[in-house]
Amino acid sequence: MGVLNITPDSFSDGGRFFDPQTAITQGSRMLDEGADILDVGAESTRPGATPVPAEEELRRLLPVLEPLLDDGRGILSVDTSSPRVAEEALRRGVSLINDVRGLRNPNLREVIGKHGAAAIIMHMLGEPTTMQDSPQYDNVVEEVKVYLAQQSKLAIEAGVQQVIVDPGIGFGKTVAHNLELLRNLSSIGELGYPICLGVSRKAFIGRVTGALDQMDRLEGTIVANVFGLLDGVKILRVHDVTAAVRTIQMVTAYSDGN
Ligand code: HH2
Repeated sequence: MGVLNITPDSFSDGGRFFDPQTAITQGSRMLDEGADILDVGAESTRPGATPVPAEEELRRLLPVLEPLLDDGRGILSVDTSSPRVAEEALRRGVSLINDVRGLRNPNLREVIGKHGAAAIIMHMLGEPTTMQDSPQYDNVVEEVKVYLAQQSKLAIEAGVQQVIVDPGIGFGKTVAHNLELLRNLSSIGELGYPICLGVSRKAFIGRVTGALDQMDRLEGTIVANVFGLLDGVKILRVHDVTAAVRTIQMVTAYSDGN
């Protein structure tokens, strides 16, 4: 899954694709590189980010979504927590909604259910504005797992066709919490849903490797993705698609023994 942020302030790619034409070109490049899914987001969820009104999300999204839908390659996913944005996207042919707020909003569950679409349910502690203010858990793996199980059940009751779960690396988690989750992905896999993992260029990699610049976190991203793949992760959410495709090829060859 290639990340396409049409935001002026994303932590990882800092507004590089804010211009619609640049975003469309980047989306099509990621499809050329082998992305099966494009995750298009118009609201930054970096720590401290303020929410964007639905009107503004749609103003950013629609000029990029429409040509990418016409392109016809790959699955288009929209990274949103807004029922209004999801409705407009699903009506136009988007088939997957990625909600970093784990479908807490019943109206969002209802919209996705009504369209018989799929959803990524991600775990986040609190909201982006405050999530990194000393996050605490008694048992991070168990708490994330219970949350994902509850939200998935609610989503299925609302008619969501396919649930994908995501532990939400970096969303209300310390470096130790992120590593603990990475070490226990197979436990989250016991829920029986495919897992999506988003480690690409994240702060914990910078903390471990000393790479302060996000662009210097590729090796750390690849290694974390290998851990995920070995534990059964099905979707890697990444900025560097070619590197992720090659990572998947290597791990698949290693696991299959050919
Ligand atoms: N991470 C980000 C955004 N959306 N969705 C899922 N399912 N999993 C993730 O780990 C995840 C996500 C944050 O990364 P990015 O999109 O690069 O930055 P920003 O939120 O600042 O746009």
